[in-house]
This record gives sequence, structure tokens and C-alpha cells, in this order.
Amino acid sequence: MKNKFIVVEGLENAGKTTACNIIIDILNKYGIKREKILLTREPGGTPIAESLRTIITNQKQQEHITKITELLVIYAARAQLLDNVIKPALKCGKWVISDRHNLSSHAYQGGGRQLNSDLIDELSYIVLGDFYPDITFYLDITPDICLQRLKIQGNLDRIEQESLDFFERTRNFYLKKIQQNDNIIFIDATQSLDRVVQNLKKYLLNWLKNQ
Ligand code: Z5A
Repeated sequence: MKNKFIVVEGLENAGKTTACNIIIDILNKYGIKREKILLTREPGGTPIAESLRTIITNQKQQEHITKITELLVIYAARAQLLDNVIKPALKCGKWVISDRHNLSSHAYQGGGRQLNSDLIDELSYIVLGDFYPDITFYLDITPDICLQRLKIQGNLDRIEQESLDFFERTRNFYLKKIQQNDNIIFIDATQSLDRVVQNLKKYLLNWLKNQ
């Protein structure tokens, strides 16, 4: 089977990091060795992209970050990650799992921040061209649950401090995009972690069998 690019998406604390690790376990059991799998995240995943990430997440910035700056920084980080890490890894036969990718920008900057979707489409095209994930798992939680889990976690980053409306708009954008794309698998992540893991396994194994 040819190596693939798999993405996990969702609101904060939807369980994305947990899901990425479960996907790696499932791939291992499917016979794909750990050294053949690269786990990365966005924004981040390269030294420069990780520095750009701190601009996006740091709550103690010296000045207000405009919506456009946020968008451009995220795409600059994505360009670094794509050309220096993701594409080379796929080229040498590795499976790549990413904790967030381009869909996050449509949801957060398009939905949450209400930036013009043509602008985001244009930047997506400049940075990614026709490069898409082979499959995306979207872990759906309601903004209420997102904020509840964020409160338990405590130390909130800059975007995590946004309002319930912001997360409603972000989630609605995710849900809209999912309806338009068969390669995005919806997983109800409001259920117990055990149920989420079971569903993820079921969908992933089914997809792998058909590759
Ligand atoms: N951002 C953006 O705006 N535009 C973009 O294009 C991109 C990103 C790419 C960093 O993202 C920020 O970047 C993010 C969006 C913005 N803004 N914020 N805020 P990130 O992905 O690195 O950070 P995050 O979204 O805050 O995710 P996270 O903290 O890493 O959470 P997670 O990976 O989704 O969840 P987790 O670590 O697996 O689990 C979190 C906790 O929830 C943990 O205690 C679990 O035990 C618990 N959990 C998980 N699932 C369950 C269930 N089912 N039940 C109960 N408890 C659960």
C-alpha cells in the first residue's frame, strides 16, 4: 500500500493529539513500522514554523496581532512545513500524520475570524497548490465542551481566550466544509474517550482496507 498523508482536525481539546497517537498505534498494528511514520503539527513542525507558532499562540504579545497577520503567519509556517518536512517525508515513503492542517485555517480564520474566504482560498493555492490530505478525521465537540475542557486545563493561549461565538463560528465552518468533502470523516468527540477511539479505529481500518 502506498504511504499516505492523514490529518486530524477539530476544536481545542477535541482529542486531536490523542487521536494522532492512536492512528500511529493502528498503523503499527497494520504492519507499518514506527520509523516509517512521521507525526507533525500545525502551526509548527520545523524550527522556523515552531517560532511562528509562538507568535500565534503567545498570549503576552507586545502589540495586537491583526487578523491578516495571523493568517499570513499561519500560511508562512505551513509553507515551511510542507516544503521542508511533509513533501520530503512522503517522497521517501513515510506516512505523515498531522495534528491540524489547511482546514483549520478555513475554520478558524475564515469561520472564527470571519476573513474573506476568497483570500484564504488564494493563499491555500499559493502555498499548497493541489496538495491535499488523503483523509482527514474531524473530531467534533460543541463549543460548550471545548470551553469546559479548556477551563479544566487552565493556562489558556491567545486563541483559546476567544468567546463562545468565535468557537461556534469555527465549528460551523468545519461542519459546512465536511458536507462538501467526502475525504473528511466526522467523529463525535463529545462521547467518552473509549468510544471516540473505537470509532476512529473502525473508520481508519475500513479506509485502509480500501486503499
Ligand atoms: N490555528 C489556527 O487558528 N489556524 C490554523 O490554520 C492552525 C491552527 C493550523 C494551536 O492549535 C492553535 O492554532 C489553535 C488553533 C490555531 N488555537 N487555539 N487555541 P493546537 O492544535 O496545537 O492546539 P489545540 O487546538 O489547543 O489542541 P490541544 O490542546 O493540543 O488539544 P487536542 O489535541 O485536541 O486534545 P488532546 O490533547 O488529545 O486532549 C486534551 C484534553 O482533553 C486531555 O486532557 C484529554 O484527556 C481530554 N479529552 C480528549 N478527548 C476526550 C473525551 N472524549 N472525553 C473527555 N476528555 C477528553
